[in-house]
Amino acid sequence: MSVTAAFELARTAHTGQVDKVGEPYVGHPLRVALSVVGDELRQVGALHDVVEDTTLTLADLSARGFSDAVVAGVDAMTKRPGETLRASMARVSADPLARVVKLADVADNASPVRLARLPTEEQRKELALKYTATCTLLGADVMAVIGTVPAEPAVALSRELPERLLGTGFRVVDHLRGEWVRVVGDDAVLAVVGTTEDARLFVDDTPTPWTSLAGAFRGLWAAVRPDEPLPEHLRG
Ligand SMILES: [Mn+2]
Repeated sequence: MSVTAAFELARTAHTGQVDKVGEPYVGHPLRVALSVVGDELRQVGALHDVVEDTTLTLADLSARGFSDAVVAGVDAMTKRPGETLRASMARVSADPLARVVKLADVADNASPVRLARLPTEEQRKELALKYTATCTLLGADVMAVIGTVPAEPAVALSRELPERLLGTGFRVVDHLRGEWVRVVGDDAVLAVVGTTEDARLFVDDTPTPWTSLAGAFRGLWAAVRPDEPLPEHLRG
């Protein structure tokens, strides 16, 4: 089956759907497809959202002649109802086509141009957190994936974090525009916190709203050291 056939099927399947900024949805899978190289990768790229977001099924793709590898790639990219981001990315990681397409998917969704067009800062922040978590779970560097995010000075939070994390087993891996900080612990629990005014903790993809940075640290500690009291330097 050809790349053109995948493009045509994606066009038909996504007809009438619009993306978060109101443009025809199909632009997204086609951009993703064009950003990867190789026939099977391009087919998975074009079709990566059809099973999740349209009435097409994996059986339909097989019946139309797409290869087992392409159908498996689309299957891996298809989120199951109620599934955590961690579980979904474990499946994506295990499929060679899906992992490459997923990173291209994140790069397209998280491009600064697209994020800037979202209506609210809250939406931008939630999505940036999600994409950062996705990259971490895929073992990829979000900064390298997004690529075009300009380096800006870290805000107070990311300067103060490394010191506050001493002794917790967590370390700051990087930050995105100084607003979202990626923190990774030895036991692979993932945490991301926001600004000092609006700190959030993500363990896997479960967001936990906190009213303060101190609250986020309490939550972080409780998640990974449930039996130990909160150290002095994480209080207040
Ligand atoms: Mn997508």
